[in-house]
Amino acid sequence: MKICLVGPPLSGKTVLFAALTGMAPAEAAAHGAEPVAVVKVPDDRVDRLAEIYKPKKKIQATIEFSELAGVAAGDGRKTGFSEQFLGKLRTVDALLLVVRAFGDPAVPHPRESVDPVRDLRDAETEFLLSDLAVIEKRFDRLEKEIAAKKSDRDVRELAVLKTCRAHLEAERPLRLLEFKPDEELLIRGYRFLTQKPLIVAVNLDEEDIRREGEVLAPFAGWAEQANTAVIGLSARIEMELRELPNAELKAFLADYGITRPAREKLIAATYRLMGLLSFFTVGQDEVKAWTIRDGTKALAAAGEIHSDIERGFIRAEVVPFSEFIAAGSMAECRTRGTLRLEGKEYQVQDGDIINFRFAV
Ligand SMILES: Nc1nc2c(ncn2[C@@H]2O[C@H](COP(=O)(O)OP(=O)(O)OP(=O)(O)O)[C@@H](O)[C@H]2O)c(=O)[nH]1
Ligand SMILES: [Mg+2]
Repeated sequence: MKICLVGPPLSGKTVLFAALTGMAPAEAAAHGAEPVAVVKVPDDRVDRLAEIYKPKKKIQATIEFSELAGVAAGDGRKTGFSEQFLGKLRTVDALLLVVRAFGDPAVPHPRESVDPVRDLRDAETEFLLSDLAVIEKRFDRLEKEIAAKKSDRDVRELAVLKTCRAHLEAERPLRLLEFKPDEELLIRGYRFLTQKPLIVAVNLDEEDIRREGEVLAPFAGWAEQANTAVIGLSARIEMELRELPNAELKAFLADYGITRPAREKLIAATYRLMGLLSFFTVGQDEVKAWTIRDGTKALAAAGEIHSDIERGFIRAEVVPFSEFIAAGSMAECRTRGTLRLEGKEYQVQDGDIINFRFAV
């Protein structure tokens, strides 16, 4: 899964990127305009399973973070994106928009005032206009194609695009629309920016961390939106706590009244917005977390591991993580009857420990 940090200049993207990935800001900057890093998803359950199995390898789920500079929102241009920038942004799965709420006279704001809501609105407008431009371009061609040779698929695509266009023209991002699966298929290829889950990171002043609720109040309209999350954090504090030994971390967080590092909040929000869940495979060789979309059936989950397992699928032996921990061993799960046999159609649940039986 790929998440891209975007936002106006000097909003703290690189500092936050460094805090999220553990890469020093200087190192990140040395990657040029587009640093990329793969981050392990913290999950206590994987740690517990690894303690029990003592495997040779412990493999956590990962998320790829990148940073793209280039959204200079609201400087009067209609769309501020270069084609190259857009092309890259369209390939990611979710957008992490960093807006600046910290003052700091040492870092002059590129615009005259600090106004994170304005910056969010402007960035959103840019995304909206870019999606509209994509639709306009396709619209004319589709209409011509339909006039020349009417195909059912084209007619349906045109209808969905019309809905999208009306929605965008009303200044509503596409992530607020719910598409039917067949509609989703028709427009998936466009990779609309406003259809991607949006996580807004409001980069607060260190002093404002304790009054986060107040500073975030104007964002309520976004926080309530579908497929959208708003998270208050201080990129600078997050950076500092990366460097702390574990023993000091708790006291440091308590000092600022922070319950959880923003990194964890961001990753949890991403999973939630993307509708992702984890299942586990366990053994002496390897304990591994797999990430799938909510609603995935056992057969497709098997395919995530290997196409042979999907092809030769016989059965899935499934036990929920909590039941396994309560029982203490697979043998005890069998005795208790909590280890179930499931077929291809079983819908995998978050925390399932699965052993796939297969033959090829
Ligand atoms: N006070 C304060 N300063 C910050 C914070 N986050 C970033 N800064 C400072 O703001 C400046 C810009 O930070 P960057 O992370 O480079 O911002 P950016 O969004 O990556 O900037 P561009 O890549 O140039 O668009 C740096 O001098 C940071 O030290 C913060 O949370 N608090
Ligand atoms: Mg940067």
